[in-house]
Amino acid sequence: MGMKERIAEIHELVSGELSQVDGMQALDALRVKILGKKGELTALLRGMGQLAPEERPAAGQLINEAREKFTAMLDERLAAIKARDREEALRRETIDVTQPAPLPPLGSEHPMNVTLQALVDCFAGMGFEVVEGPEIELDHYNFELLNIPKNHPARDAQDTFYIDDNIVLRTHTSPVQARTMLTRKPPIRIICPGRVYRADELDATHSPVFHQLEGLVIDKDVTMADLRGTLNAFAERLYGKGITTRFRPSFFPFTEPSAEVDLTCMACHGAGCRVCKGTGWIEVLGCGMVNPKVLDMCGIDSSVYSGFAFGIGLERITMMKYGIPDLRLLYEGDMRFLGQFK
Ligand code: 2NM
Repeated sequence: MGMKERIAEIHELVSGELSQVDGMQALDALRVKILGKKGELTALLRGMGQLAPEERPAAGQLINEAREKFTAMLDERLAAIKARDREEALRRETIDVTQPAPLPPLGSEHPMNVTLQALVDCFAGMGFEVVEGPEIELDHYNFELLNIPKNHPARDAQDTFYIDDNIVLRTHTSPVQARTMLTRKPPIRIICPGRVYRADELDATHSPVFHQLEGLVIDKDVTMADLRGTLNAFAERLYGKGITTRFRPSFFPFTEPSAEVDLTCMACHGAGCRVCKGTGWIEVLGCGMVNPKVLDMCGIDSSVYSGFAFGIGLERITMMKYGIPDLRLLYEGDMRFLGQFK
């Protein structure tokens, strides 16, 4: 077979295979098969040794022309494949900038805040105003003005975090109420929610930091009936019709008389169940008529004015409401716990 025929054959081969080639890899393989060290055209070049010397220049020229031709054919196909791949990539990687971004995960209100907000709404509806004060408090406001003198058992170093002889972490929010009595004139109708501190070991029902909401009403002719009516309204508004209060005599230095208050058990509506240990009642708060000594120490004339006060622990009623078995769950910020209050 002559050189021309052989080159024509290889041309046929290149054309035929080029039409099948569908990507860069296949194209590279074809380039090697034709133009590579062991390629078809390279073999032709090697075979030139068998030609007569006078035939060699013409044959060499034919082979070089063929090499240029095939290179051009391969390059043309390469450009087409590259262009097609780029088109495809552009189409695939297109970003629709008008698409809305994925929403960040939605949080939920902490159960303690749900309780706090419900209480604030309830008392705000009865005309109470929210007042806050410092968590680091003078002994004078936390104890003295509330009729808890030095050496009173309630001040035991066991219970109180002392910063120094005169400064404590407040053990209740009553000092906020003492401060309010000192700086305002009656009528006073306030609630004081906030963090309070006691030197307790952390366990399922105790924490060295917890939350209280205390209320105070001072005016002329405020009586125990006003206290009872206010707390009954609170019980019904928060827990529903048929929930009422039971007052049991108690003692606090800052109130006289004092009472501990039970609410009808919300689980059994008073019938008696596991939640209320069969009594039908659940202890929820302490209260009383503000001790005249406290009124006078706080600059309010106890011969003209009287008042009532109450204090509610927020953790306990939150745990009751949701059936939370361990206080610590309220402080740990575990998303698996918090996600259940959405
Ligand atoms: C309670 C129980 C009874 C109370 C008293 C006062 C103040 F400042 F007016 F004297 N604030 N809060 C009080 C009374 C708090 O918590 C169980």
